Amino acid sequence: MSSQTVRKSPTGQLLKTTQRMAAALHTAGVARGDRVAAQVEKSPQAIATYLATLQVGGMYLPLNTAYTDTELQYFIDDAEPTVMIVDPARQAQTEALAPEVVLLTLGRDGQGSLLKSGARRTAVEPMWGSDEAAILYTSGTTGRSKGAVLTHKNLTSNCLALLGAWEFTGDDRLIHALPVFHIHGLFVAVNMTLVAGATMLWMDAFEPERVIDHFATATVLMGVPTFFTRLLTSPNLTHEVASTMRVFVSGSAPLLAADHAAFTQRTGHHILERYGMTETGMNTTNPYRGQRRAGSVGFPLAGVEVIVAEPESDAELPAGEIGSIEVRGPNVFDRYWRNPEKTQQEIRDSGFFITGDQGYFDDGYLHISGRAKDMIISGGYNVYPKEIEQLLDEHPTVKESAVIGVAHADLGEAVVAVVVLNDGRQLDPPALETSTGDELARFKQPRAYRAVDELPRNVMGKVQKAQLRDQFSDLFGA
Ligand code: MCA
Ligand code: AMP
Repeated sequence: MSSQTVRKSPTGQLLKTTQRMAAALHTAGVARGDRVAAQVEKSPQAIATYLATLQVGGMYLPLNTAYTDTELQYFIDDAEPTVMIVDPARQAQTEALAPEVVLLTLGRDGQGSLLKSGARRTAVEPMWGSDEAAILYTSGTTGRSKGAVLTHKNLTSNCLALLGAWEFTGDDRLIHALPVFHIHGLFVAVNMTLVAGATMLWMDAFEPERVIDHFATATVLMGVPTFFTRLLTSPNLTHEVASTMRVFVSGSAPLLAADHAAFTQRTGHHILERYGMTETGMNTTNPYRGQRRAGSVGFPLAGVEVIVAEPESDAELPAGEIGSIEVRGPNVFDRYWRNPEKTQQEIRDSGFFITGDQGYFDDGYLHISGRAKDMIISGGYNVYPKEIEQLLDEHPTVKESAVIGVAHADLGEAVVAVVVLNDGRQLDPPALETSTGDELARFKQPRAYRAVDELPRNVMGKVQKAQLRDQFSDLFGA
């Protein structure tokens, strides 16, 4: 899947490509506030689909290339895009899913209908900070995905705060090996590079040895913890190869303190860990200058307020006490798409957004100690157990199920399904896999299945997932 090319993206060419796409989107009828959904392979042209959408005043909706048709159908029905951009190979099947939507195609090398016409549109739709720029879906704890509506102010304020915090400039050369359908690869990595006028060393996928080869000409790597875990397995990761790098940034999932220490020992660099969310972009970061503490996600970014509060109210707790992490600032999203109830539940009247993460402050540094939301982070991708449990529970052999995240050396957490079988039934993992295969993206599918006689429950009848996580903690020997 990964190509061997590393490209520097010349701005003039990117601008022309964006203007050609903007012409195609305009012709397709995209107007202010319309959604443009893109499920395209990683390529420099994929970045132009985002920029062209903003140019014509649309809302960009990037979609994971791993999503199945069932998953896509939900996003199409919920977001009602005016235009959908897909790989030419997926044209026919997407047409069947979205007959009302104008379908345009874009392949990895720029082929397809989106760039077919040479016409360019130079007009830029004027937008205010409060205008909508994007919708990114975050799977919901009830199994139903919610679209977080992000404004232009959300994107610009976060980008500027990060440029300052990490002293990122036009001289930087970023190794870009992340997918471009999430905040991390798109709004952190790409926005920062474009706004600073920096350079990207573009990789279609993460390959540890090629990333190490690029250290010689790069200055920054941004990655999820799995990147660092995998880099550490290479004998080629040394002080010498990393000596010209400026900073290594990790986020999207907790970085193991042991990996932080091992990376320092192997390269002399202290990984800079930061904390973000789809609804907020980046919230906190360890300092660029100053002590980067392993196990901590650092200080609030400029302009961002972060408190640790009592879950029942937004009463702030003293340092050291664990509570609900809440965030207020120009980075906090506008609302959940067509879901005012959820918006009201998660954004307090005071403007603080309840992240669903739990943590505490120590010496001004924020530590994330757990999650109130039932969510697994596997290799930096979020997986919501409810979505998988609902499918497993429909299987004739299964009475009920609980899906948990179990420590995994490579992925951080791996998805495990614990099932109670119907009387007289045997555990049959391949059959369960087949039944969920058409519905769930591969990264959400359980890496292991275990049968138990009954699920542990508290007096309220709630399944005690912590107990199951303990019971299966050494399933992957991590
Ligand atoms: C791929 N597979 C996975 C994952 N990725 N399974 C579980 N968890 C995963 N994360 C499966 C594939 O379906 C395939 O299954 C097999 O593993 C190998 O696939 P391959 O494509 O070779 O995977 P890989 O290249 O090894 O990918 C691992 C990866 C990738 C590099 C860690 O998952 C990745 O790029 N993750 C980053 C995600 C990210 O950007 N997160 C940011 C979102 P099979 O062989 O069975 O078919 S969070 C965010 O934006 C917030 C705001 C933030 O704070 O940043
Ligand atoms: P997303 O749905 O992709 O926005 O995922 C955001 C979630 O990822 C946060 O709410 C955290 O639970 C988690 N996360 C992001 N960065 C970190 C980090 N550095 N350490 C621990 N958890 C993190």
